[in-house]
Amino acid sequence: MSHETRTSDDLDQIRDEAVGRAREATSTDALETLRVELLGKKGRVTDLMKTLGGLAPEARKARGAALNALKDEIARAIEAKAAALAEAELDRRLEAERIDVTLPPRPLTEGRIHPISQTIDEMVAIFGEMGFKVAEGPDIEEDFYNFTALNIPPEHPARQSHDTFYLKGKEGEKAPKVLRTHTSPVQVRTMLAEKPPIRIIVPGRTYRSDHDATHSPNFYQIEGLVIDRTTHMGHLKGCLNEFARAFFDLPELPVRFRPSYFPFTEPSAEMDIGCSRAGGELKIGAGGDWLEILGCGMVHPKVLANCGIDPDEYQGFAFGMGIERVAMLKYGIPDLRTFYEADLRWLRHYGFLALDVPTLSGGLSR
Ligand code: 2NL
Repeated sequence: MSHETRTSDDLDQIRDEAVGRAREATSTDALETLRVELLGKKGRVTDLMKTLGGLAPEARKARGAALNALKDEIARAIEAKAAALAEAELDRRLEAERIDVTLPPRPLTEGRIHPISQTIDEMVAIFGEMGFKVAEGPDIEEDFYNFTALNIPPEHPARQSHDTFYLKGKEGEKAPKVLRTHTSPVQVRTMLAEKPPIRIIVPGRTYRSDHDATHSPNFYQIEGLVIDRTTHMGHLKGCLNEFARAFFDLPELPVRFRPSYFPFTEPSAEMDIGCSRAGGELKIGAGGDWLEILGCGMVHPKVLANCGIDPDEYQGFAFGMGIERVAMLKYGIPDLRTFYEADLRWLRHYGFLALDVPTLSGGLSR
């Protein structure tokens, strides 16, 4: 047996073994082990390459070519198997993660917008169109913002703990904090923080210690405030007239203003809308009866002064309205208490779809 032949036989054996093992491999890890074992820095083929230096030039040339061919063949076998394994893995995943795109979609449970949220959104849309911005503030208020700044005297019944929720103060605190009894403190804060002209509406949750069929300890209000140099009672009437007609979607809705009293406005008024009560059924916009929907007035000069606005330079109007009451009127909800019961059947009945966004052009009472 010649030297050449013996050497080739050697390499044939390595090749047969390596190619065989590559074909049998069941994982890329096994292929990598095989590659390192043969072609790695200390691999068998690499070791054989290192012996080339000791050969005569002719023998080295033949042996080198044979070793290179062996190296290439093993590398190709490993690559081919790696590609086959990757394809098999992809097939397996395609099969396992198969999606039936012909399945009908699962039914979505649609949420509903609570009538209070809907009513606030509608009011924001109406007053927004008139140039009002929405302002917000804390539910837990200081006595000054909720009462004192608003010209509500210390002996006023609204200040009694019978009507107002007071929070237990910390040691050394001057006046205990209150759960705001109206959203007016937000207007007070706005006047103190900003220069006129001011045109804001303030929707939000308010609290009173009151619980019966027509009163809830927490309820919702929206108040509005307009301050400028020449703002007058005509602006108040025009603005609230426009609001009532847009909100109830009745362009001819009769409206009247009756004198009233609030400590924070002078003069003060209450606004009524026309209705009929014929046959015990309330119908808005018809008949000779009247229904009160809000209180309003020109901001009291003392309140302006308390809020850092010079009453000789500026004047303005304000109004306040209970949200639940007008929501009940507009949407025919008979019982106040149901607003807070979180009864899903009630919400499905009286609630609104999220995509039914209130707009003036689309009509507010769809
Ligand atoms: C009602 C009556 C009203 C106001 C609220 C107000 C706020 C400031 C100054 C002056 Cl900061 N007035 N708010 C004025 C008149 C009436 O609410 O019946 N609310 C449910």
